[in-house]
Amino acid sequence: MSNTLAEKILRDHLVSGNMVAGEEIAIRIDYTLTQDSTGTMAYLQFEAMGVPRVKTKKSVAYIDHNMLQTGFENADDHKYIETVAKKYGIYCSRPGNGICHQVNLERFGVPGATLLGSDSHTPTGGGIGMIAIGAGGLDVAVAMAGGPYYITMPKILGIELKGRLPFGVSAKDIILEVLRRLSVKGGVGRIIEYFGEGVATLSVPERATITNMGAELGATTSIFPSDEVTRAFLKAQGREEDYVPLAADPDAEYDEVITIDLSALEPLAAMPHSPDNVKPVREIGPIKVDQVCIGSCTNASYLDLMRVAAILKGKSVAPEVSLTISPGSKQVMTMLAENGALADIIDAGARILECGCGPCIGMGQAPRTNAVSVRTFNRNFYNRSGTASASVYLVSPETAAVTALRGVLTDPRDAELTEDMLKVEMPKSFLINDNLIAPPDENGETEVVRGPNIKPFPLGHALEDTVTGEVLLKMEDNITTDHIMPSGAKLLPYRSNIPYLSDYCLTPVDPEFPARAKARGGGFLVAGQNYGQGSSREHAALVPLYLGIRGVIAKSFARIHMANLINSGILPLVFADEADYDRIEQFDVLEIADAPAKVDGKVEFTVANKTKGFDFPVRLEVSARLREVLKDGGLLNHTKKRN
Ligand code: MIC
Ligand code: SF4
Repeated sequence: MSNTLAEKILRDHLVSGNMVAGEEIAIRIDYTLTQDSTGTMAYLQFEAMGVPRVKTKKSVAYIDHNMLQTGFENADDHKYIETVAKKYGIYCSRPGNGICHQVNLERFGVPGATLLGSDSHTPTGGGIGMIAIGAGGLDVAVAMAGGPYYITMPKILGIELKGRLPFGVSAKDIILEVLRRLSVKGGVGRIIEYFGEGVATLSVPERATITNMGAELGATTSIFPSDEVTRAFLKAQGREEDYVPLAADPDAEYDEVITIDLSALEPLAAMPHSPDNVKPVREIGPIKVDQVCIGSCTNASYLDLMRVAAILKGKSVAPEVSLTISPGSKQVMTMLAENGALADIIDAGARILECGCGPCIGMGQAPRTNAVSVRTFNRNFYNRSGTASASVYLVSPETAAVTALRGVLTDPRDAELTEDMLKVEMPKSFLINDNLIAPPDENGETEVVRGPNIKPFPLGHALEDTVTGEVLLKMEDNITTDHIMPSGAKLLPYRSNIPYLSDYCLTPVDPEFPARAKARGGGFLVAGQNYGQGSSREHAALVPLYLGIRGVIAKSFARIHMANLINSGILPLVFADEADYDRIEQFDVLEIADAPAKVDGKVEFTVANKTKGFDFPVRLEVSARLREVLKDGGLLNHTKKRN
């Protein structure tokens, strides 16, 4: 039987189920990663499971998001993560070492292995040939405790890459082209597997830029083959022994295939406020720019920043532009410092930030009112930058650098660049110094340190006979987790404090929502397509749970958020007939009678609209296992009950 690469790796890790698209399968997880803004909660949940030591091959806790220490809160969370990791057998990548996905590629990623991470961009690891999946913290905690990870077997979408990128066009433009074609929901229920002659022309970090933004397509994950390019990268990282050659069988059959001719691509940009709102840079034209930010897990590799340095060398950032650079890792930053590229960047007038997520998650550098901000990041959702009135454009590092010099959005082909400037050789050996990666202790005797900001997390309760309540908010399509639970410098310090966060839930949609939910003691949410796209943050489920939300009725859900709702014991219901969305209004009272019996076995059942006096059908498209989880009021309750 011939297989795609994704199928081969999944089969190697299959614990239960049939690998038929749409059916639930369980896979063994080799590696896990957490980052600090989801990690505190994940480790609190791991501790609640009472397992003395992680059972994975290796688990790594990264500290890269909540880097501003404007109060004790982030520093307390860092200390908690560092000590909890040490105690339970987990490596800790300390603040300053870099963005989890970049460091994972450099120091930990292994072709053919599985990685589960409490961050939606975990699929970056697909650039090195891993099946790397983003999930909520609780699912990662379960994997650390040795449990399998359950997914709905996706379809495999093959993307054939032909030809080679022309001058001035970069890997970012490939994934922006995929987003332009498929949209932010085009990857839902799919693994995206790249193949074809164009693959060999791309380095590992370039492949990782592409798999990284598969998250924006809603895909379960994305993957590239592991080939001689992968071997050279691992060798240069001193890890050649981790290399295995991996590819799809030559006659593998994909469920769907699309072809991209790399030589026909041009520089693209995603316009406000969605990563799929893509147009050619030349077509958007020379709009005036206030801020340029280069960095993030998408575009902060050595290769990216060497090209940026070559473009900036000997020039000056335009007078009205603020340019920030956040290197992806300590390895990248040190190498740029050693070879002089960092001096070129600083000399041009860039503001160097530390190695971390920084402005990508609104950890500082919020742009001015009505600003145009051009970024090499992966998300330009409304308000994510920290300034609601700002317009954020997503571009390649080359486009960002020439734009910073000109002060207007510029296609790199229209700037005075030469082929030589953009030609960066991959290093034969990277600079390796893992002194910011703390190993676990030998005997689990480390004392876990908890600060006063760490509050207990809410637990769901068993499904009641009648689930009833008002529609507390009716929302449009494509609501993101940045709407549901905003982040940024002001709120990220409270990721281990759900009561505090609850006052901000869904406020970008309706500032009155938290007060209303509290006054009514909970109820329902109604939404359009792709509800909960974006982040893996389970806070987008835990905070609604805290506010008493019992069910979300939507036209469709994003994968990770739907799993987080179920893990929290909140019913994720899909309109059987989308037209019913229009018949429901905010404040209507809804009721699900005999809820446990319905949830137990029925894919389709009715909800009564008590206010308007009609019943409408909804679908609960989950496995028998998840129905039990929902009846028990979430995964932790379910696990406790089972034990
Ligand atoms: C993001 O890019 O939105 C984040 C911040 O990395 C999130 C995780 C989080 O909310 O902490 C993600 O992508 O999962
Ligand atoms: Fe960090 Fe941004 Fe990447 Fe999320 S998308 S992991 S915030 S750099």
